Amino acid sequence: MLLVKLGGSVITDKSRLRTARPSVLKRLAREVSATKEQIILVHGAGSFGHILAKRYRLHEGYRDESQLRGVSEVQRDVRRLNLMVDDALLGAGLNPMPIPPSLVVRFVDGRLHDIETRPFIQCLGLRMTPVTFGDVVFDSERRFGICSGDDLIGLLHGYFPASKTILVTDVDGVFTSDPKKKGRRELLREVRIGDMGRLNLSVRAGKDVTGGIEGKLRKMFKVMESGDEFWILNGLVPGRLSDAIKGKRFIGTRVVA
Ligand code: ATP
Ligand code: IP8
Repeated sequence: MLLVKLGGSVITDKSRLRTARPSVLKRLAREVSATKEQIILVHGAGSFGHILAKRYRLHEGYRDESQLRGVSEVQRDVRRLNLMVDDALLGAGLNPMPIPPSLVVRFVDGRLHDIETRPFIQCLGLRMTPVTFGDVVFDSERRFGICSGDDLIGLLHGYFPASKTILVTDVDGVFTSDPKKKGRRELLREVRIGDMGRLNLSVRAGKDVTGGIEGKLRKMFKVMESGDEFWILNGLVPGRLSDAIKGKRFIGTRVVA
């Protein structure tokens, strides 16, 4: 079993509202299909989620009625992106089955509490590919909130122990500072929780409502146990994801418990 998250940074252009990267998506779908192992696929929202979620402050929960338009638009947009992902997976010969988080998660006070696993189990039983994604969800305290693909990866990892969990982004892995900014930095082959203090993990211009790379790493450290294989790699470079899936050598960062 593999857990793979196609990050919003790689399947969309996060700086341009509702802008997907169809050719990257198509190639990544082919790379994902290059294994007989079962995969639970998660994808991020990128510019189909973060920009409007931020504008309407959806990650803060209900404040006033004007946000409801944002709830509707964001849930529609992430479904549009999900359809594109499904099309790409179908094109690559897989049988994807979307599982919208808004229907299966329990969110309490801004945190992912639990998930209904039955649809995942049934899907895997049919050897189909469950596909879930970052979404707007109901929250029992705040009325609604934003569930990220990273939250889902963390929780699903507990229910479906994977031989490898791979987070695909638009950079080679974790660096000492943001590779998209000027200045010296170094790619880390391994990152441990003790490294967090010395890394510069910026969230680009406050555009990410789910914590960016720092949030991602903290969520992983919380759920990992020693020996687990968690990787962050660059999906813009052809072959890296398929090499990671096949157990070949590739460039990336291993997140170590
Ligand atoms: P989404 O949440 O939309 O699914 P994602 O999971 O693909 O997105 P991000 O949360 O955007 O990924 O995190 C990846 C981004 O983090 C990269 O585009 C990179 O510019 C930024 N970043 C900031 N600091 C660092 C760092 N020290 N090392 C690596 N990436 C960094
Ligand atoms: O892109 C965020 O999920 P992520 C979901 O995995 C929304 O962080 C709707 C912004």
